[in-house]
Amino acid sequence: MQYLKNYLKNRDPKNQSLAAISYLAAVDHLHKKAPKIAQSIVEELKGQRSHLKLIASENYSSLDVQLAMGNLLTDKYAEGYAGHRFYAGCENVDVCEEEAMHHVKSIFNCDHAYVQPHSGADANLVAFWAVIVHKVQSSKLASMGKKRLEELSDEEYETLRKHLVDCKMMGLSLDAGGHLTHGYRHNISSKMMRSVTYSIDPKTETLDYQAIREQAKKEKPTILLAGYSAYSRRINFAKMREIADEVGAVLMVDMAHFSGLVAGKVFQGEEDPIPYADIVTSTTHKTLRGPRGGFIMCKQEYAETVNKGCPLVLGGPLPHVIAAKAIAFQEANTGSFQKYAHRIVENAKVLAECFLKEGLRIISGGTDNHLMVLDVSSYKITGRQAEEALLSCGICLNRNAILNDTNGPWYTSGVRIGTPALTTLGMGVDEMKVVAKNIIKVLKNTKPAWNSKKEAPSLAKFELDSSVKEAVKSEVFHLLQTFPLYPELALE
Ligand code: DSN
Repeated sequence: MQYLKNYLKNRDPKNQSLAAISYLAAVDHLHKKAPKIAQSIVEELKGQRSHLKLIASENYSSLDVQLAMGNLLTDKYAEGYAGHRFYAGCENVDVCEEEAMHHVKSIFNCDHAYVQPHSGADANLVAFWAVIVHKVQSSKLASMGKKRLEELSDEEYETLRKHLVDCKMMGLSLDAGGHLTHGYRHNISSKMMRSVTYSIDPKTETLDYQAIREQAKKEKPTILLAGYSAYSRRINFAKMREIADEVGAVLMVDMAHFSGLVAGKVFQGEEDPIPYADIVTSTTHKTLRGPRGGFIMCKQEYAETVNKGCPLVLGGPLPHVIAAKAIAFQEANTGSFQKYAHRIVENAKVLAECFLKEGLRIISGGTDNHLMVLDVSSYKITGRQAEEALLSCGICLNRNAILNDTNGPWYTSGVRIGTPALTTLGMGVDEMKVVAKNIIKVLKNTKPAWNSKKEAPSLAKFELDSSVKEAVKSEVFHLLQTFPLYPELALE
């Protein structure tokens, strides 16, 4: 590999990018020691350049974000939190963590920020326990809750533990668009405490606040959890707050999917969770466009427990990722990010309008955010067949279960589509029309293949005419050429 040498030779020095030089130098250097790894990085870049990324939870982080992760900060243990560490020599990690927290507070105007979680799932675990511990501290077990854990007798500790697992959470069900960590049976969230789920109204396929209120009154959850992974509408957090207050629950919001839309001031007023929720969790890599990771914002009364996320859940912070988070938060704290966030939603709306014009069914009838879920059952194919047929044409999205899905969560009847990544590439309304036209073309022409025994239509295999495939691939190729990923990064 000699990507850097070629880059320096072929590019006018005025058009050379320091980020590209660093990136190519790293790949060339790694290739000498671990060719498979270097090749995988290059192949991933080529792969991401060869399809339209419509996975609603993915994005393209900046090269700056990526470069901030590749350095010796990874070698440092930094248990504790900024200014309060269990290891010596954490001053530089403190600077990174404080910088990241500073940007989070400035963007979201929150009381307290904790930027260590490695993922949204970790952030949720830390948040659940912070809420429960706080509840114990203000309950009849208060005297116990106030003691340091080491001071409790074994019997007291067991009483406390039983009390914790007896708490209840109430979140949106998976098939209505909720997340696995919101009480799904296969996730630890439904095992560490009792969990019940609310759903969407089967007719409107949107949240019915009155129904949630009634269910909450009956269930009396400790945590009322708002947030989603596959719901295409906005949430009114003022209404969720009212419900939480009526039943004495803590309002927790998981804004993993839409934190970029909050940062970008698309969701404001009652659609901004921070003023209403007690505790808010998020990932950093979806609409927010940072490195893979999570963070938490909370009211001051939860801060002490949240700051103990390590060792509660995390073995130790990842200082190199925290550095990259700081870069991403800095990027999100700008006017240009706000414009980007607005364009994500505008693009999603245009895509949805195109689908609706063609008679496709979108769950809830449209979108107000960055994503939508299409019901593909009218084409007599499964979500899996749609996903694979589209991928074979260079369009990458993921299958998604819909409410009461007769095909189950593996094959599904839906596909989820999101616009954050294509918007990062600079695509706009005109390009969305081309994308929609091609998705529709593929869906209309995809047929189930026969299963291996040739007895029944397969739920996974599909048939798609090669002329359709080639025509779509050619339009996809043209779009990707016009809106290249990392144009400054030439692989020659
Ligand atoms: N896996 C993410 C998504 O696709 O929505 C959520 O964690």
